[in-house]
Amino acid sequence: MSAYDPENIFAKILRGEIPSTQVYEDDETLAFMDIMPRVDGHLLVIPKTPCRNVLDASPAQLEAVIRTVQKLAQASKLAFEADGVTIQQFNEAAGGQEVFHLHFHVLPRHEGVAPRA
Ligand code: DGP
Repeated sequence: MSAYDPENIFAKILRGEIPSTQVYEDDETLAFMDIMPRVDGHLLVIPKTPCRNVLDASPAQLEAVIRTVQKLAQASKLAFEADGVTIQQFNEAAGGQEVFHLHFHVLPRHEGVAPRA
């Protein structure tokens, strides 16, 4: 596995070098809207500390991120009056990962509505 690259897009968002629509922040995590949403309300949750993906995450990073994921899954289900919530996470290029800073996708879902590709 490659080393963490501090020039990845989410690291730049964390440093305020590129804009994002932020929806939640605490000491350990940040959440912002996905720039290519597959459903309305599609958001991303990341740790504030460097971490490439689940494969190199510490237990503390995983714990902090999943706590925020649960909080925002519950909040977005309410806010979007969704029937359910899809939580997705990819590891390495072969696993579907495109941005190499750990992130979880949170997608509020409605019965009969397929996510965009
Ligand atoms: P993946 O690594 O496959 O989980 O996908 C990365 C996601 O990050 C993808 O859904 C699009 C999103 N994304 C990529 N670049 C940016 C960006 O500059 N800003 C925001 N908000 N999202 C981005």
